[in-house]
Amino acid sequence: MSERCFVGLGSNQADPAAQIERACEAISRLPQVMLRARSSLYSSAPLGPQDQPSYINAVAMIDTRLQPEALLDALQAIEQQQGRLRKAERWGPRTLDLDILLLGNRVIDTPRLQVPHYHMHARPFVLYPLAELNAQLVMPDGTPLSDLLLACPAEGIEPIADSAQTYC
Ligand code: A4P
Ligand code: MG
Repeated sequence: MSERCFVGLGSNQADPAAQIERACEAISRLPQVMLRARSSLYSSAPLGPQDQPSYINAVAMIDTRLQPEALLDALQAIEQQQGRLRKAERWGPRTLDLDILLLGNRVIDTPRLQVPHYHMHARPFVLYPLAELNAQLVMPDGTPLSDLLLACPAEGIEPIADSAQTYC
């Protein structure tokens, strides 16, 4: 059975907006994954080390039959294809970061994977694009997305001139 999943996309290197577009195309080509929609793109100052460029973020809505770790493998392969280098510095610059934000109503806590994605509830560059895709979302613990938005003002994020896209 397929599950609804939301994937956070982030980039701050090598033409970030183009990186997000390429990643959406790659996600749409994954087996057992249907890309349904992509939010608008948002620009924001980096969270973490400040000596790096601003980020472009978006959220993609997919339906997938992949098991969680297989989905993570597939997303990490796309990060690698787009030149992602993992360095020791936490929250350093990256060509592409793909995070599984929500996967159905699952709560996952393994060494490799935590879902919902940790800290998503406090990040405007995640919550506002997510709300574009489904403002009625409810977290697995029963918290409505609308409550998270009330506690997380849209400060510091700037929608850029690119509208959301719906796929088949
Ligand atoms: N992992 C665990 N749970 C997940 C999940 N739900 N989705 C593990 C994806 N991966 C998950 O991730 C490290 C490990 O997390 C993976 O190997 C996987 O097994 P990573 O992508 O290698 O490293 P990371 O992204 O640097 O680490 P982290 O802690 O996930 O960082 P975040 O939370 O992704 O934050 N500022 C702005 N404005 N916009 C941003 O997008 N992003 C970050 C990175 C920092 N500052 C930012 C932004
Ligand atoms: Mg990450």
